[in-house]
Amino acid sequence: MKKILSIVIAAVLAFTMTAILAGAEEELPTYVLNKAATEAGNLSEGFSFVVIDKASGEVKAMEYKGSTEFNPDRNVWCYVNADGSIWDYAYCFIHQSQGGCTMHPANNGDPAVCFTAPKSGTIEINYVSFGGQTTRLEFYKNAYSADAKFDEHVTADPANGTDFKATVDVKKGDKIYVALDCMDNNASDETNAWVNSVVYTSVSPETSDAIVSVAVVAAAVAAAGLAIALVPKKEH
Ligand SMILES: [Ca+2]
Repeated sequence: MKKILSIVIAAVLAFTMTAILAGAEEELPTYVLNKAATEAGNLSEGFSFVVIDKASGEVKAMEYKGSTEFNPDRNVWCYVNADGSIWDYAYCFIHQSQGGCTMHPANNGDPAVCFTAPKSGTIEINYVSFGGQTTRLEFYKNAYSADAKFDEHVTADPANGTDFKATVDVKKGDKIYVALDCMDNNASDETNAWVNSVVYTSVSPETSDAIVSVAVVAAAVAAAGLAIALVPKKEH
């Protein structure tokens, strides 16, 4: 009887540990910003395009506009008013195509690629930036403020190459903005700059999952203790 109980207890503990370890080895997700899809007016999972009002910090969604008088025969995203008019943020757009990816800032607004974190953990933002333009890529978490800026990149040194990474810890639901600032003004500021992908280098267990795991272990330990207490002791 005691031997059977020991086997049952060992099996319960083994099952519990296996379940916990399986949760810890969750696959690290990757989110790719697809050029062809974006050029056709569609956004890839996790990404959106926005303009950040530099005076107020307000974040406004961009829409797919396609060709404009400023961008003939191109497929651009920009801020669009309800009446269809554009350029409240003059010449602020994002253009991604198989032939070349660019961003153009306004004097009063920054175009930004926004990534909304679906999980907590650490992410690596893989981006391209080159050109010798008078612009600066700025990386923000959740807000357009000096405190929220965690990285920046001045795109005036093509000799430094074109592929870069920025790393930041995120909580589920955090919004990361990769924004292009015009610096002094936005004259001739169309800049070759793009986010290729966001890759998780680690994923944190969800708080609720962690609590469940602890509860399962506690229950298993309690059951084991109860089972041992119930085993009749032999008289000597
Ligand atoms: Ca400039």
